[in-house]
Amino acid sequence: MSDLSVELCGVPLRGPVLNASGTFDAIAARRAFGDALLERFPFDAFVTKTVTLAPRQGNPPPRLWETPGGMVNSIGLPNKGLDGFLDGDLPQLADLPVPLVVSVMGFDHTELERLVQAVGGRDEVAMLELNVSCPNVETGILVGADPAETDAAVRAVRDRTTKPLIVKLSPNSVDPAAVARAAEGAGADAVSLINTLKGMPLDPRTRAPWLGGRTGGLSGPAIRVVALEQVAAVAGAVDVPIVGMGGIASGSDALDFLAAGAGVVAVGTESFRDPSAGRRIGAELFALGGFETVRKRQPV
Ligand code: RRO
Repeated sequence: MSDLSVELCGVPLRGPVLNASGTFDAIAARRAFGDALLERFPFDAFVTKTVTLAPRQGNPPPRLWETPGGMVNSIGLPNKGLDGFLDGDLPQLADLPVPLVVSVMGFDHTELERLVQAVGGRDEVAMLELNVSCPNVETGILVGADPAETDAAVRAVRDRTTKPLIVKLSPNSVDPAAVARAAEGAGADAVSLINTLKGMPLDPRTRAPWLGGRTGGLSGPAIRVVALEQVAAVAGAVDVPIVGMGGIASGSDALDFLAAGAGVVAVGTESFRDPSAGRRIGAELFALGGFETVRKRQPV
């Protein structure tokens, strides 16, 4: 039987379907589904919610808004902080049957260096993802909007770990391909895109911003064609592999991203509707049979 196995940055994966960071809580899912989750784990690698150096509460509610074909989140990076992650979450995530990718974000280079060094030093961690593209940070600083800032951030951490570094790009930038080139030039081993598109839903009763954080990030099928265009633009600009995402809800959607130049794909918003979506999408991709052709054209 042929299979969908791939390598991402030298790490063997049993298939090409990851989760988008922050869209699947594997620890809560293990509590809900028990060992059945491990036996039928929906993804071929697991990407954590972004970890920051200090613990964070996240943004005030409301944090979500539904749009036609999409969802806007203003979660605001709630997490236990580096120490809470290493002591509390990492031992549980190490039980997952797939390679672990830890997403990190620092508010300055010193924070990023500490995060990358500490997380990258753990044997349970296969790769790191640098999130330079969260739309919901109160400082408003978006490193991933700017090639020079991205270059500096990746250079600051590159020597702190020997593990592969994936840089998560922002769609809220004038030229994502230029940012991808900067990430590659500074030593990124892969890029992932897209994060969410900045948006601002209004409360229909008051016409004031609905979200507690005022603005948020749009995800879901509504952004798929934006993501495909950006993946294709980035694929034309860099040689490192691309983790493509943005509204993938079927095997056919996933195949579109591979055809646009992604080496592997990630499922995000669809997992809120169907927690086993990653597995279904992998099976649909396999049944479509186009994966081999696309893979030969765009090797990871
Ligand atoms: O936590 C969030 O609000 C969040 C993050 Br870190 C991100 O990278 N993208 C997003 O849509 N929301």
